[in-house]
Amino acid sequence: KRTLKRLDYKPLDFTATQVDLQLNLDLPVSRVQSKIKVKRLNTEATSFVLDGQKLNLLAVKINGQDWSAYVLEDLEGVDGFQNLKIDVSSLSEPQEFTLEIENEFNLEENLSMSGIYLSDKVIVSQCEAQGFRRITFYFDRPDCLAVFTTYLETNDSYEYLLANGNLLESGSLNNGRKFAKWHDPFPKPSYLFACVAGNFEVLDDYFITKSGRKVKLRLFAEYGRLEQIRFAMEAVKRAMKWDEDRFGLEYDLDIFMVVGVAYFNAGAMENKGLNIFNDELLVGCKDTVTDDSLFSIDSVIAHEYFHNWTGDRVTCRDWFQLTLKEGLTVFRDQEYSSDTVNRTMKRIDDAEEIQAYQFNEDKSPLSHPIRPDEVESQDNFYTSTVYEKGAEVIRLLHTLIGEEKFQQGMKLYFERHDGKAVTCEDFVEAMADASGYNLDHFRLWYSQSGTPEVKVTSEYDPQTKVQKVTFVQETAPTFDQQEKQPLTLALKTHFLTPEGQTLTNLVDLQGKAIPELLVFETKELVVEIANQEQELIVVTNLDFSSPVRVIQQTTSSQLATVAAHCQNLYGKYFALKEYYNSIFRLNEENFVRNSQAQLEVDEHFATIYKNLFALALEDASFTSAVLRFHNVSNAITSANKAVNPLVYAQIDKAIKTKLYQDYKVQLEGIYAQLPFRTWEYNSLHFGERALRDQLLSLLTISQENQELVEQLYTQASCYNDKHAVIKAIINNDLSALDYLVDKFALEYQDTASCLDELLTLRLKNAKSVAQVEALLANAKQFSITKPNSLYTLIRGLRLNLNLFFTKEGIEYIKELIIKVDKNNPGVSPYLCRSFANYDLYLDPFRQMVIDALEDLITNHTFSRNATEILNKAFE
Ligand code: DPP
Ligand code: ZN
Repeated sequence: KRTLKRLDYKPLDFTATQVDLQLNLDLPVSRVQSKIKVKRLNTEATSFVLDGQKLNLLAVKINGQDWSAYVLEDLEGVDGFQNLKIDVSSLSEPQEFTLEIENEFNLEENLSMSGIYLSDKVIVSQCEAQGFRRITFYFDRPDCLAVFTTYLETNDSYEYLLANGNLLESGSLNNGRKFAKWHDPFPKPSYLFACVAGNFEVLDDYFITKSGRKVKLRLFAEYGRLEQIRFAMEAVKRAMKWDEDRFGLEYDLDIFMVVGVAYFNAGAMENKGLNIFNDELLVGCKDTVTDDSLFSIDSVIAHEYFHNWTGDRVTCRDWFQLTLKEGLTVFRDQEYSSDTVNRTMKRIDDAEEIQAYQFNEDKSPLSHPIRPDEVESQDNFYTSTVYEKGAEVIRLLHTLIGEEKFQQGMKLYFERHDGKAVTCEDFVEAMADASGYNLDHFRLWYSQSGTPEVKVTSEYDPQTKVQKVTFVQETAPTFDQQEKQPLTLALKTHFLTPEGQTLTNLVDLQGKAIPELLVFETKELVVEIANQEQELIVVTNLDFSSPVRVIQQTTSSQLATVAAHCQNLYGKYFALKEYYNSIFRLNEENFVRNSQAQLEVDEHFATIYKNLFALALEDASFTSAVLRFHNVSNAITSANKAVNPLVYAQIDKAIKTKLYQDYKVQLEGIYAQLPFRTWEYNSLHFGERALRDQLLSLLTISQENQELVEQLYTQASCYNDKHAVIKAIINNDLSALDYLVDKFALEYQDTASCLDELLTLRLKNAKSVAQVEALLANAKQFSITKPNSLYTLIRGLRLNLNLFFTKEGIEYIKELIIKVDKNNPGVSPYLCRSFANYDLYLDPFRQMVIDALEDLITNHTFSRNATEILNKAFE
């Protein structure tokens, strides 16, 4: 075990200020010459260590002279980490000197998608968090900021040679080779270094910044995809404009480039001036991807672009501070999407996401604060807690101090820290200083893990006409941390009469107005509402104003009232969801005894769904989102207790079948009225298409209405509708319509993301491992070394509860982890994580997962990344 601790941070003794990198990118082996201006920061120090990984060192020079006072140490383990310790005690002027390193690395054998590697025929880099050490020996940590000049040389089969910054020169050499030289004037850490050599389809455009500078924009994608990167280009321009308008932040180089590649572990990477994307998040238009994917393309383009300031100009001092850039940048991309598409629906989606993933991470052995204290491998910091909960903490801060003060805080943050590598503490301090708000207690959000539970209770006294509402917060001990304290909370709260009227102007016993936003940092908050003729319904944490779980005894009748009348859509949505979850609790026992049991519902079922469908055409986005949470994974993750996943799947199916049977005519009516509009990227159109998709699945659940499916394939004006067709066919087993699935496969045979979506659906419904293997063998886009293929596979298997929880299913996933980890420890932890949530399940399901973990740990060796996840999960 090699535990890294946040508090062990030590500043560098020596740092790099300037790097001249010469990369001869050749296959199988590439050669690197790196000339580093080194500066001594600690006058006592006489040596320093550079990081490497799987490198072949050829020469070390200092101030132009061969240097032999070094030790190259191969650290043990499958990962191939190396330390190069250089002794400069004999140097007469050690305060500043030039260090030259020459080394090679095997480009062709690098299947890790980290460092410089091959994506099909494209040579591409990925350095966050620690990929640069796979290129050359360096101070591979984010607090070493240097100005990079990058010279790339390749054979002349590569049309484009790209790196960070502005292009200085490029051309052909006389020996069938070519070169390009790039210079990035902004000091940056090595994780933001990037280079690309390849042949692409290119889309050019420009953007005029608010100060009038013309910035060249260039998008690069696979040949034949020109039409499919126009959407992303619009997103780039929208994001640039938005960041100027809302945050006053302007782009700073002459050119901004985005490159999409097929083999990429993560979604995308914010390298200075040269963002590199998993092409699934760059390439797509209405004819090739779903609306959801377009929405993701838009927000990820924005996210990476926004990093230019929150990440690149001001970066992290060490990786424990990752949320400094990620939490903040996710918050910024959420705001961008909210401002440009639909604020309420975005809030609902984000709240759903955090409740489904992050809350479970908090409950699992992988729990950690948004700013973790310990880690074995820095690659494992890229979690829902650091990103999504981190963004919620920033949002809470924003809610507390307001937009104006928040923007003043951002300004001060940049004034103080531009060009530096800083900590979360520095950020909060800038916010506190600029706003004048005391954030001392707020800071606990950075160090405390776990999801606070807020219990809401209410007592009404008809004599005094006073309603006493008590909010008690408590965070249960987590795997990583026993002691918990109350946190700063802001709960947006509405009070509704039993008839559903939202009351404003409520006062307490002193006659003081009760604010909509209840802010407290104590364990308990008591609100006493005076002068009430009847007891009010409390609806709290509206808009997910704090990342907490609300525990409240709400009756079905109250949920029905909120669902029908709450003026806040978020409140409505979660009342409906709570009601849906309550149906599972009501039916669990019956279905355990008899999987064909008759579904029981209470008397509010009819009203709730009748009202919902009555408004369907008025707010299609909302209705489709409500129908979307009707799925078993959602029911399992929001049950807040261990469940039998297979029983849950049966109940989910029974609920949908009942909805269909009871509301058949109404649903068919809505479906028929949904218009086919000329495609546009806006919330109204999204909502209508999403509703059509949801309804089609519901209308065909009992094998009826198959003609609607055929009709839709013919009428479809975009991919979203076609995807709805294959989804209904495969999920509802409409085998008479299989010919449409074949048609789809043929139509999209050249688009891997479409074939992957088809594969996911098929995997989700596969009956055996043999069938899974046959599906993979026939999927021509599938490759075991391609991250997107692996994500598709694991997504499909995770959704396939009936197969996942069989002996052969679990065995199959185990084998997969072992195989994948050997090549690509960037992807294997993701597979391992599906084993960490066993507490969601009752035995024997829980035990099956634990046994699998035990076998993996005891009988196999893994990369640092995977080992950490598996060990923690098993602890
Ligand atoms: N830094 C990337 C992002 O989240 C992840 N590799 O944007
Ligand atoms: Zn990011």
